[in-house]
Amino acid sequence: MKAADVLDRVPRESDFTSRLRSPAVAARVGLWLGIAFGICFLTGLISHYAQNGDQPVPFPTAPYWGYRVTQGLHVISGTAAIPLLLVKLWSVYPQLFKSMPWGDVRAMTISGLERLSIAVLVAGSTFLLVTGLLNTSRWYPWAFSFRPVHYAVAWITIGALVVHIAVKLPVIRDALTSDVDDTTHDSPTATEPGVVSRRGLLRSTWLATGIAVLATAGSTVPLLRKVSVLSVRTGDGPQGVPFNRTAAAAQVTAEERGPGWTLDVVDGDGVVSSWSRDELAAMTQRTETLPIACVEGWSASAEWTGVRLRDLLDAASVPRGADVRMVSMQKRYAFGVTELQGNFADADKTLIALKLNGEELSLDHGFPARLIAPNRPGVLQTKWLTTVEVI
Ligand SMILES: Nc1nc2c(c(=O)[nH]1)N[C@H]1C(S)=C(S)[C@@H](COP(=O)(O)O)O[C@H]1N2
Ligand SMILES: [Mo]
Repeated sequence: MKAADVLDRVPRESDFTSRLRSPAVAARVGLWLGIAFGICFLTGLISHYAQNGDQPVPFPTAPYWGYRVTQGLHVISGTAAIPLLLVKLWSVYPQLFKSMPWGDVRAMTISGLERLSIAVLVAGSTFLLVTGLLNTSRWYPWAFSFRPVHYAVAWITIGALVVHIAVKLPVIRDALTSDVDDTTHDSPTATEPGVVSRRGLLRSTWLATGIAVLATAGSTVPLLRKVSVLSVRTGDGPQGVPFNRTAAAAQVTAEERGPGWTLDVVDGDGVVSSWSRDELAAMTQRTETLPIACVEGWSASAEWTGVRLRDLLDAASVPRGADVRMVSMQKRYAFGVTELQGNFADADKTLIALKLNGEELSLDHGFPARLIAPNRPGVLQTKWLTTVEVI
């Protein structure tokens, strides 16, 4: 085949004739996609901040369910964006084949910049939704660290989205205020009726989006558990709570968590006080209803019983407001350590939990003792505690 034949096979914008591909459709789907991206971006910023070691303004400890809601919204809006993005791309992709306004330098520059911003937007959105979706299914087929990369790409993508909306604003405004079947902004060749009407296409899009949300949101919305057939996590598990890493995977040995186990409070100079499990159980026990809200999208509420962290710190004469580091017996992988700023260490609801839903904490949920604190990402609710370090 000669080069010219190959070029002949590349479609031209004029080869696309369906009236379904119209700015009237793209603007309507785009509006909802923009809303989904906006929610996803803001809730993503919150989640990122909550996990930052360095917080100039401490993340709040109330409402205790706050992170559960924002992270739930993050995953739900991201899931909703997937069908919306697919329809949006389908409705606009013929523009890929639009020819450049060769010769006119100004028009070429504008067109080039617009194409560049769209390339960034499409690549960024696809990257975010694919990595996010794989993250909710706990599959990490990449070498980079998820959180910083997902975060950086989110900023780039939102930047490109703002440019895109600004450039298209006149068309968007016009399309949204006219009837869906209006053809003012259509490409001149898009004149053939589609297989469905524009209204039909939009209705199917909303339906697909609704199904995608209902089929997955049950991992974080208890009422939807039974409906959410595609949820990777059901939001249920041993003692009423799912778990991610097991004690075996974390290599917490029977020896370490046996009768000789103690929880030590340590400051710069060494061990300040040391508590066996019986001693902890003999202290005033508190019960709090708090969720585990995993960054990967599932969450579950449970009743936790144990010693208020502040009570333990008082007993060890640690001043209020001190930051502490909670260290686990875990040997491998991340998340074996977490830092609590003073407001978290002092919060009434922050517990060293010994019991879960009225039963002895199971091994996989963090026996002998784990941290549970209000308004906190699951990944910072450290299991298999061994030391509380005063920073
Ligand atoms: N030591 C330790 N604690 C940990 C983890 C871990 O890997 N190691 N995983 C965290 C994550 S990601 C979550 S979501 C919660 C889950 O708690 P659960 O397993 O009791 O449901 O534990 C957290 N605590
Ligand atoms: Mo998690």
